[in-house]
Amino acid sequence: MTMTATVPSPSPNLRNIFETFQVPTGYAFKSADLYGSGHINDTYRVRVVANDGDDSGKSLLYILQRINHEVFARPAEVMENVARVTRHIAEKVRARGGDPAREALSLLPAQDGRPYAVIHGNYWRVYNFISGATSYEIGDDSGGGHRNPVKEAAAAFARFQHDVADLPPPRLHETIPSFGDTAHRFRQLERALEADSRGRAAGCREEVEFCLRRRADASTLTDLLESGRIPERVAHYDTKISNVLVDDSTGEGLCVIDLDTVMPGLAIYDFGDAVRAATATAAEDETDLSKVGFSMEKFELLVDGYLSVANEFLTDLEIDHLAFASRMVSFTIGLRFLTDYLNGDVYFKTSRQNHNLDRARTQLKTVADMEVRFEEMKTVVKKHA
Ligand code: ADP
Ligand code: GN1
Ligand code: MG
Repeated sequence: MTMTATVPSPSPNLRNIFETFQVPTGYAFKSADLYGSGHINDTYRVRVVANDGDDSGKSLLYILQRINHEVFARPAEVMENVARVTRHIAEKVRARGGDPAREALSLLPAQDGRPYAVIHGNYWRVYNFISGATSYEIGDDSGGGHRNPVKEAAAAFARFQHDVADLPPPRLHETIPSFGDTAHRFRQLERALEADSRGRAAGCREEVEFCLRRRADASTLTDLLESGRIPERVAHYDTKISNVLVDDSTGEGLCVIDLDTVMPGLAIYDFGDAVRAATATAAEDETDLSKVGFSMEKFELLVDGYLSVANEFLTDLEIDHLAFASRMVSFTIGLRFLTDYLNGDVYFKTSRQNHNLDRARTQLKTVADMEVRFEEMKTVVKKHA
């Protein structure tokens, strides 16, 4: 399979694309700019303005996204999941007296009524733009006023899990099969090593060896799920801190976004991914490894925020594995970055040479840090459970 990790070329006609959606009456397309820092989809912020002729400047914002169909082989199934989940969450927000326009994503229907449009083989969708909120980057969570964004983001992810727990059947689609399965990610690394299609293996022996030494742990989490000892739940599977919007005025975790990987699986994977991203002391692609590591202080904030909501629904065995899941998710994402580096950067968007190798190194350094502090991590979890 060939994959592209870049914006489609030639650049798409964003006005035409946007106008295949049900733009509110009285408004017209004004502009679209590339937006955000996601590694997968192409995201644009679209502005529409009132065409009432009085130049009042009334405008509305939207998020227009091209779904990466190399990553998501069945985009229609992704959209079926997203439509169900967003509707369900909006109902929950309404029921607790919240504001669904800011606390939930909603899809603007296409002219034909579907929640997405297919244009020249690309799948596009439009969301409400959530203003007055910040998507914090990994390693840069300064801000958030009087509240701590790490704690608030963790609570928002737990609330998300709680909100989708009673999603009516049928079971959601697995939008990327075996997505969070570390053993599967291990096999992908081994295939990439064997093929060594770009001749890069010799340049990352140390990283590869680091991974291979940890093979024994790879199936622990999926074994717990498959044997039924840990229940299958609806999980988000991409709970990095930039995937929650934090309210600029209240500092509260407002809305969980990036729902493409919401699927049945392990709740504790989400906790682990949140830890990976929110306890980092530097950016995900930091090249100075002396800056990279795991902050126990942020870990405690995250545990506190997450368990303040999730204590209510997690089983004892899930809680017992929270610290382990944190290590394993960082490891799994490290494996994925390293594999993509070996394959020639075909999955994650990159903007410089060795970008995926740099990312792999930060993850593996984090894993090493977490291993050293593992017992302390377990003690912190126990304290808040
Ligand atoms: P990707 O899968 O590529 O990460 P995301 O859905 O996470 O795509 O979107 C990329 C970025 O766009 C987010 O990190 C966030 O900054 C911004 N974003 C996405 N959806 C919204 C929204 N509805 N309102 C405001 N900002 C958004
Ligand atoms: C991707 O889409 P984005 O940038 O939020 C990836 C996640 C990784 C993450 C690493 C569908 O997330 O799995 O954990 O990068 N998303 C997909 O930053 O593969
Ligand atoms: Mg994202």
